[in-house]
Amino acid sequence: MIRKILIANRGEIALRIVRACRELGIQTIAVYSEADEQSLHVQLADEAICIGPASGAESYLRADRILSAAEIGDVDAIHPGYGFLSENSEFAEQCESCNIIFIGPRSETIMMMGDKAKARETVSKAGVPIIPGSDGPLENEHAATKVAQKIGFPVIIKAVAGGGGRGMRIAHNAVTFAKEFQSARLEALKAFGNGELYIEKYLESPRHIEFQVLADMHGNMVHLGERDCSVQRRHQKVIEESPSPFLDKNLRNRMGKAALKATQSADYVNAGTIEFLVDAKGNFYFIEMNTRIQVEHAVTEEATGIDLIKEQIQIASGNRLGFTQKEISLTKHAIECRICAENPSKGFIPSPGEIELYSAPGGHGVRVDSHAYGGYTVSPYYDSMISKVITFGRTRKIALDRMYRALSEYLIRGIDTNVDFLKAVLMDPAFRQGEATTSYIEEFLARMPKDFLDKQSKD
Ligand code: MV4
Repeated sequence: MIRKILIANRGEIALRIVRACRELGIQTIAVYSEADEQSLHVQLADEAICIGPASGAESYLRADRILSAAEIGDVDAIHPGYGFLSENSEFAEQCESCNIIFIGPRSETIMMMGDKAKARETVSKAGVPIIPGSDGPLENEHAATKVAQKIGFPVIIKAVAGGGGRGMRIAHNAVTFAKEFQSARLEALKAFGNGELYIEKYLESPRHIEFQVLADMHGNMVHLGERDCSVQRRHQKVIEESPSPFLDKNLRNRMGKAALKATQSADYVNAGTIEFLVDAKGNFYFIEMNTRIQVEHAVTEEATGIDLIKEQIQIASGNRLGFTQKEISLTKHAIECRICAENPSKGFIPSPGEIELYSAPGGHGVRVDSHAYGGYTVSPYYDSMISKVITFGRTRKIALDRMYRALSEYLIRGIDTNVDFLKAVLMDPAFRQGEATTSYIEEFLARMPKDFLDKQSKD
């Protein structure tokens, strides 16, 4: 039985977890940094404990301080949210050894899926398609060049400890490959303390489509359909939607089955996401599994009607899934836009500071998950996302028109935001026709007039 949960996170996801706990009758403890004293998650949780100065490294990333707060608060479980300690297998293990339930998969699963080469090997053995590439990490650039020549250029060089796009290099021929390989190794060593690399054939402009899965401790598992996350800029997702405008029923079924095979191959428990790249012909390939709840989980919640945070808590409590695959469908179309404190006309640089006025959209078919309010100060220490708006309806057109309407209702003064940029994307025929691939934003910016972004930042 879980009576009390410590939320090891901040911002909108901490608030989201407080809300789920309230509805389940579970007590909450927030932890916060000195910069977050005035945050909504601190004000709305039952209790709150300060765990250090503003910098993440001295607060939300300090497993020791969070575990001390958990001891003091006498909690049964810790929900890590996303980012910070959510995919840290050592932290999950420490929770387990303190007899505190880590709301997520087992620490061994986090470790296995965190090794992106091992994850590839594991799901591939279970019959899930992967992109042609190296079997495991590559010793040196000589061995790597041989593999690259065998699979054929272009190839993409990825860090075994990476994921999410960090430190990736594309090589178009054997000459540039050796150089790229060496610099990727140094970068991976610096960023992750692990210089191991693997390579894959590089797919040009794929779609990025991920499947949400849930698995309980009793061997039951379901997928909750896909999210199309192709609209991204520098590995940051900007717009996500479900269902994907690219998938038909048949492809959804086949990818859903593959997602469940991948889940099964890891003996997975709790919520997870299987990421696929999909080419123009509809060939799909596993790239990695995320072992956490994700920012864009709300899209799946509104498309299916299932509360994923509650499900995570039920699973961690040892309960069985309350539904079977047959009972799940994408009955609505849902879209999410991430509102960020940033300036599109200055290369999307962060725009922290005090929000002087904040009024968020509402009305039929609109959900806003946000920790922002008028008078709240956006800290430069954390990521710049201040609000997520999710619109949903019976059809994609309804959800898109509703999103444009919702974006138009935001009143935010005191900081710069990407709201007008998002509105321009929502009006773009290519996006509206469901043609966006992972190259979309770059192509969109390239074909807009030079002064387009300057106009965007004017009120
Ligand atoms: C790829 C790829 C093309 N081919 N892998 C980026 C996020 C991470 N989860 C996987 N990513 C990619 N992996 C193969 N074999 C394209 C991406 C990718 C990307 C790569 C470089 C620059 C921008 C990108 C944007 C989206 C996806």
